[in-house]
Amino acid sequence: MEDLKLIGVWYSPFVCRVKCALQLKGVKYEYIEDDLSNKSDLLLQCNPIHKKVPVLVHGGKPIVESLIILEYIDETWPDKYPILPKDPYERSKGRFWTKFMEDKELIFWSLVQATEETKEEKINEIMGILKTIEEHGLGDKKFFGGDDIGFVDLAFGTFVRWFKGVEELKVIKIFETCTRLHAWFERFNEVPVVKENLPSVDELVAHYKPQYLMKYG
Ligand SMILES: N[C@@H](CCC(=O)N[C@@H](CS)C(=O)NCC(=O)O)C(=O)O
Repeated sequence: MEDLKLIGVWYSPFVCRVKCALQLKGVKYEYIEDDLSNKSDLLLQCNPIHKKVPVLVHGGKPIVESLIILEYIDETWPDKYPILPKDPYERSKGRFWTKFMEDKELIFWSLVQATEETKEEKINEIMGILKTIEEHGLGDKKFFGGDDIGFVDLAFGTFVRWFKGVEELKVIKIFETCTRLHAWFERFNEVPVVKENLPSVDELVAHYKPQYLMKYG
């Protein structure tokens, strides 16, 4: 086995992206579950700047930031399952959409704090972003990457699984109304690697609900 370790927590979408990518490549690694309320020395040494998971440690060298880790994995094991498209133009489009999603991420999570008065405005804003991704990013493709899942699917699919948890907590349904994205998400959920590496919405809600209730009642 390669000297490859992944430091993570099971309930992180960012960590799950990396788990999926490693499995798609068929690369064996040691998984180390950290405790974010009492971070390990290993995590602090490997990611002294952000102190966040995931960290991939390859031959003793740490790589941080989930999307950068996905690119590293793709470049290090290029002969197996391609995660980013081979074509530079297609690759640039993949990078554009993941950046677009990262830039909008906080708008989605801010729904957690929305009150009855601010909720509708937030929902409309999120709907607008989803429609943009649906129309210009996914279009009529099966997956963002084409016929199989790739970079954007891993980034957005993990994100949506967690957002479904937010929808449960707020007792709303936004995502379902975007029919093409919804159908894509159903397909994404059926991919074996996704089934094996992502926690269910129920598990996520059970994990986050106590913190949510404590903060927002
Ligand atoms: N942009 C980072 C985000 C990583 C991140 O936010 N990880 C969270 C867990 S979901 C974390 O480690 N939080 C610890 C902290 O904020 O102290 C990535 O893509 O890897």
